Amino acid sequence: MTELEKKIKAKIPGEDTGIEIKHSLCAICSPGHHCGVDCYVKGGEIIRVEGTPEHPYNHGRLCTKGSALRNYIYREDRIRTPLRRVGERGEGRFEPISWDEAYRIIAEKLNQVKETYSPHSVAFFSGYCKWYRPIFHRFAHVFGSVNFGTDDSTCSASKVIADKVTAGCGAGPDMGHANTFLGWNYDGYYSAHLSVAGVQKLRERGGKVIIIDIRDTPASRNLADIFLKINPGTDGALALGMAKLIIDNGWADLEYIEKYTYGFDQYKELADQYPLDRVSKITGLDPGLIYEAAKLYATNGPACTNYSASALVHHINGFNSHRAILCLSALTGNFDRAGGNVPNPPTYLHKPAGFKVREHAFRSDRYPKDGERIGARRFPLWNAQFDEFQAMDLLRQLEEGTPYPVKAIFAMGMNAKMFPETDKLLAAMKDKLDFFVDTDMFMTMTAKYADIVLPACSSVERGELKAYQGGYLTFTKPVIPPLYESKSDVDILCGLARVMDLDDPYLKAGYEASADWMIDGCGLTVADLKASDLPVKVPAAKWPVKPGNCLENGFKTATGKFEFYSTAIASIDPAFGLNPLPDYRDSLEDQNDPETKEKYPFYLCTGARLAHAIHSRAHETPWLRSIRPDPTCEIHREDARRLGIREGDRVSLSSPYGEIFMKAKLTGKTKPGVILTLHGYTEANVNELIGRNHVDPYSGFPGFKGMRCNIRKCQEVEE
Ligand SMILES: Nc1nc2c(c(=O)[nH]1)N[C@H]1C(S)=C(S)[C@@H](COP(=O)(O)OP(=O)(O)OC[C@H]3O[C@@H](n4cnc5c(=O)[nH]c(N)nc54)[C@H](O)[C@@H]3O)O[C@H]1N2
Ligand SMILES: Nc1nc2c(c(=O)[nH]1)N[C@H]1C(S)=C(S)[C@@H](COP(=O)(O)OP(=O)(O)OC[C@H]3O[C@@H](n4cnc5c(=O)[nH]c(N)nc54)[C@H](O)[C@@H]3O)O[C@H]1N2
Ligand SMILES: [Mo]
Repeated sequence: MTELEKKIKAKIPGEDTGIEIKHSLCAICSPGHHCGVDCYVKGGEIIRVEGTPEHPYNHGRLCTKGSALRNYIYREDRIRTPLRRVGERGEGRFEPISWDEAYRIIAEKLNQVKETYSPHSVAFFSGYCKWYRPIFHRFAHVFGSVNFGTDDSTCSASKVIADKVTAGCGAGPDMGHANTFLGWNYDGYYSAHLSVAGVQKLRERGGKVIIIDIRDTPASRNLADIFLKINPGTDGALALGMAKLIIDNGWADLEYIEKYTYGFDQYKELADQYPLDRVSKITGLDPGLIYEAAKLYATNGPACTNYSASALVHHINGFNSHRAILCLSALTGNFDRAGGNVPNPPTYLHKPAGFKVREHAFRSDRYPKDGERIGARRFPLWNAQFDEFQAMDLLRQLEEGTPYPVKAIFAMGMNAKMFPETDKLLAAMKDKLDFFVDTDMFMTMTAKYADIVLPACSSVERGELKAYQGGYLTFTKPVIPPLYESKSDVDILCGLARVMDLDDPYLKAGYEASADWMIDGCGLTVADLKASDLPVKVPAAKWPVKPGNCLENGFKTATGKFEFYSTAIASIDPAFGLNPLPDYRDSLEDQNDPETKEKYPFYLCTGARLAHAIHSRAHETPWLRSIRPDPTCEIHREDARRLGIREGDRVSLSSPYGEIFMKAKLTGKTKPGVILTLHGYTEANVNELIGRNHVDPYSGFPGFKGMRCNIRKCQEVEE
């Protein structure tokens, strides 16, 4: 081998090797965690991916998923051209068509539904991807439909609304100034790996850490001074019990309560119903340990809390459990104080970066004059507080056609496996829709139901606007051109806006012009951003965000205070039975009849994160799949022994709604009686087991992490 060949084999960049490093970002996971990547490109192909050392967010670090980025981009199942369905819906038989033809058909069909029914009969839906949302959201409204919905119907929005109706806004942990970190549902090693460094630093300074989880995790093992291994779904009771201890022992910050809060007396009355022995029974926790945790949190301040985007609110009692936990921070005077939780309004696409852009105005200033969103009647609090339809009512509305029929869905990255009773949703889409478009990178099970499928490109094949904490903004440049005939989602939308001649100069002018409008006022233009390969510090940014704004200027609630008793919830029709106080209910309340209890004795928790998996998108990525080749469910060793289940045995997992088959993985990390499994597998989709009406009435969120199930070993030739 020559020296040059050796260098090429080692993928060393340089003029002689023809290998060039180009910067981009990895968008496999949440928008809050898009790491900067160095793509090593040779001859138009990405041959290696590393974290960008000088990137202000990840500083060169990359997780398992990001390390598989190249494998993800070059997946075999990438959609290559626009497609028109030629088989039955769901069958997956398509013929390639041109972009012009695809746009023409989409324009014609969407306009047909609009004229025959109403613009609201066209629902616009986005799966987990966020980057194109301002454009997509505006597109829906300019088209005339109020129905723009996303995976927010199951992710973080419940927490966002709970924060809003309690404190007027959300608030992040000010780890740098805290003495105690309350890691409620905190499993950073798996779900937000770059956040772990902050907790480690706090410990190095002598700070204390409490972790509350239903299973042993890297966080409970490596970080916790106190670990509360709680019964799933009982967090609300624990929070109220802690509140009672804090009040009874004189640890509450009475001055703060007096000055800045509303409804303390009612809250105290509620907390009084949760004495230690009762709470210990509900949560399965040692009373002494609960006492220690409450004392440490309340007396070793300032103390900050981690609020999870999903784990807690994926219970039918989750909305109020989150509020009960949030109330602890006001009770102890930690809300909006240094070292506590500091309001950090998102700058762009959920990411707080210390400056303002006009994202919200761009999304919503063309909101149609009239029209009732999907889910508006069933989830009035959601409807009053969030600017999307609640997609957990889509199945019902498709089936029943009330208050009006939904006849077309224009989707980007729609994954029906995200929804409870997936099979029913797909059947309803098959039977009831006149027209369905899906845009995705990959040929998914859901895309197979579409009449037109459009190929989207990945983050490294497009340019995108992105804000980062620390006051940064970037507009990435494509590292390689879009593969095959794929396009970026925003180019698809803006192209379609032109073909449909939508009445909107921004959409017609394209993504960069729209982005320029959104960032106007922050001191930089898209052209400025594109001149740099890395995120640029925004002149207008104020970072870190300073505490005290709510305390000085009032909370953004009706009373101007932190509301233990939520006036926004009180204003909802009492017929819905929503409690303005953060009360606790059993998370299996709707499944506790003796027959269901006997038939389905296990507690099913689905989708607790794992480092190498994310929803449906990692399971089909070969490098990531190789880490966990078979869909598995975790069962406690004692339960397994009792049921004669061994490691690797094929098991049936069932609920009143369905049955799936997986391999058993024996564990000692959970409590007996709990079954853990991931969601998103096509061949073992656990959302077939979750009932569509098993939802939190406040938010509409499904009880993904709290559902009854049964497990048994399969006989040889079953299925
Ligand atoms: N049982 C259970 N269900 C859950 C959860 C759980 O914990 N348990 N979690 C819920 C939560 S929190 C969330 S966020 C949702 C996740 O919601 P999903 O929408 O199910 O997430 P994904 O499967 O990651 O992504 C959806 C689709 O986007 C496609 N995609 C990827 N990149 C692009 C792109 O650039 N453009 C386009 N057009 N498409 C792209 C992917 O190929 C995939 O088909 O699932 C929810 N469902
Ligand atoms: N690797 C990876 N990272 C991800 C994702 C992913 O799929 N994979 N998804 C992203 C998305 S969309 C989201 S919404 C966030 C979610 O991020 P988080 O909200 O942090 O969600 P999880 O990691 O599922 O949950 C955190 C912990 O809560 C525990 N838990 C489950 N049920 C209960 C309960 O009833 N009580 C208590 N106290 N603990 C419980 C779980 O065991 C887990 O260890 O993560 C994001 N990051
Ligand atoms: Mo999520």
